[in-house]
Amino acid sequence: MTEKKPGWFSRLTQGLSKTSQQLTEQVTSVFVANKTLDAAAVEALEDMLIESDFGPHIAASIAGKMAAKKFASTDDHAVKEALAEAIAEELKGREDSFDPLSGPKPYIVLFVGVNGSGKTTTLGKIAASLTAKGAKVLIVAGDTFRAAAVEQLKVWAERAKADFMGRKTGADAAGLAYDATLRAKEEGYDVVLIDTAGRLQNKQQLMDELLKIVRVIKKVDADAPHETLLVLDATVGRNALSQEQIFGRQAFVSGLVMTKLDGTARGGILVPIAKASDAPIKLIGVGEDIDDLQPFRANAFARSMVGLEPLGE
Ligand SMILES: Nc1nc2c(ncn2[C@@H]2O[C@H](COP(=O)(O)OP(=O)(O)O)[C@@H](O)[C@H]2O)c(=O)[nH]1
Ligand SMILES: [Mg+2]
Repeated sequence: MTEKKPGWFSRLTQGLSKTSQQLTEQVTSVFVANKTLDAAAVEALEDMLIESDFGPHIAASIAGKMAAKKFASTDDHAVKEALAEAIAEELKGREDSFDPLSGPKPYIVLFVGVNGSGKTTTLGKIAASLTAKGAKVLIVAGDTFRAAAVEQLKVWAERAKADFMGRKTGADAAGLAYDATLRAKEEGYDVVLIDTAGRLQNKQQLMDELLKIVRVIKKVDADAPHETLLVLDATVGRNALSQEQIFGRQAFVSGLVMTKLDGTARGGILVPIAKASDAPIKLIGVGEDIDDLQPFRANAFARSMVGLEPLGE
């Protein structure tokens, strides 16, 4: 028996179900209890947005927009439509696509972020989707501090049928990144995916190392890395916001990936991060499977968050 594979939107909806359940149950109760949006209802709406980690400013902004609207009755659907619209408006201009195959070759992508945020998994998912399109992909184990990290990445490389480059534990990550970039150029790779270490005990040391990796890659190709993706874990809530500030202050982050949106009822955290960051959101992770990494689309995300169907896409 073959199971019908759900489309990307249903995967998104499934991934965001913890957040959307909490959000819509509460929305419904607020609006059923209040025939018109009185001050108490607006306040309740604001509280529930804060509970989903939208943050006080955005919660107030969205609640204010909802308060200005008139709903004919306690029409759930209209309320959800309005809420999705208000959320999407907050995300306007904060989405961008990740498309390494339409860029220069080899297209060098660097993955940064704290340990456990989902860098290696995201890299593996991307590698698999690229090789499935016929691309020649080189995976580079730049997290040289932990043997387990190298092994984990090797497994992903095998799964994705991508080539793998690593060194022994403790080797210089920048040297490896340099050699990998050279090799990719010589051997005609389409894409190079470079994993990095993410321990934050010594913030400065970590940032210095990342900057060194960027510097040596530039010696081979002045335009590289073509993309530096900062990977953030949605389940750590406001901590992800401070991680964005730490990494984002280093000018080289070009895009954000928000992972584990399926693991939290507080997926609203994506919104303040998207607004605070200089870099756009490019990808979201809604599960551990290869297919659970999706391009970030603000409208689909907002609709999915409140449990609505997609608009014709
Ligand atoms: N549920 C879920 N788990 C994820 C997602 N992305 C990564 N993970 C899990 O998070 C854990 C840490 O991921 P890893 O890639 O090793 O993080 P790294 O230390 O940044 O390289 C692993 O168990 C992953 O399977 C996601 O989108 N959803
Ligand atoms: Mg890792």
